[in-house]
Amino acid sequence: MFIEILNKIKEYNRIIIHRHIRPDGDCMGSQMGLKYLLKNSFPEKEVYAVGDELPEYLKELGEVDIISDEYYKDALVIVVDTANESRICDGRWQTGKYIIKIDHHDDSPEFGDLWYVDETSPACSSIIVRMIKAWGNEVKMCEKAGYALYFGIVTDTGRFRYRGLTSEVLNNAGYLLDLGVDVDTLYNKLYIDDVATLKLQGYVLNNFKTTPNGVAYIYFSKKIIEKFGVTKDEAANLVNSISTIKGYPVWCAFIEQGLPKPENLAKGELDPSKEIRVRLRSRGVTINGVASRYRGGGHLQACGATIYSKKEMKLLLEELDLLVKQYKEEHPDAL
Ligand SMILES: [Mn+2]
Repeated sequence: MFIEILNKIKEYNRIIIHRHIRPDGDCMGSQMGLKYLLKNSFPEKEVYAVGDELPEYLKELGEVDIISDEYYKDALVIVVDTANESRICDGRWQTGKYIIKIDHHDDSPEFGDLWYVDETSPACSSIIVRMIKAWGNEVKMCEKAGYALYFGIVTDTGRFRYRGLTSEVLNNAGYLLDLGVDVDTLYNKLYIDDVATLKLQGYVLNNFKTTPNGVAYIYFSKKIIEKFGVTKDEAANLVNSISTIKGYPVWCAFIEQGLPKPENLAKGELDPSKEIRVRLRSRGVTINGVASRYRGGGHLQACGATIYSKKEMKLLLEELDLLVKQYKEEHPDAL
């Protein structure tokens, strides 16, 4: 399979790499890692990484390329770290001449002309490294690509902590280290907090709520987000502030999006001004089924959803609470 992918890369002069919307470290690491690798290996080829605006912490990995629609006509498109077509950033991917998908999500449907999905890999960036190793001397790896891929592995495995970590992932990280990746710089940049976020973390620790059987959650109203002067993403990222509470194996954050109310809303259409994003996390409990019932999905124990009322929030929490109850009955030793 990897050789087939390489042959396609060799065949095309223009390669456009896509990632998912609302970018994270792993999709950016995969995208930029692949871009730098291909640029370094095939200097005569045009390689672009497209997508929308990046959050501050991802900007050091590279810039988003602005390209015209024309470019797609004879291009190879590679989509990384994205399960569903609807989550691919920039809809022009479909207009590429040949489309390859590389992903690690559960229930990742087939799309494009060629796909490689390994849902057991905890990071797409680690799959990219697996592929680079398989390509051997056919490509020329560089430190810049290594940095991006290491960034992806570190963020999607929670610094090598989450389930799904294997010796292969650690070996892949080791391979990147040998390229001279400066881990000190990477960790310093990645895990530095600003005052506003830390103050909001204090708010989370003082104000999270719980359900009877073991779901901890925090609600970020638009007002609170504004009061603390953080972005919605920064607030959402604080979900893991409540990840280590004994007896609460499921935790989540609700983030009011504060979007403007549209002028004409068709009957039965969802009102974006009511939108509340949900980040769900767990230890052991499979929760992505619940997420998919509320317009979302993702990994078994890390996923997202979107709801439109406090009533939906109540229902979602009840479903999660029931899952925890069942989980604790089956796992009396659960923490
Ligand atoms: Mn990922």
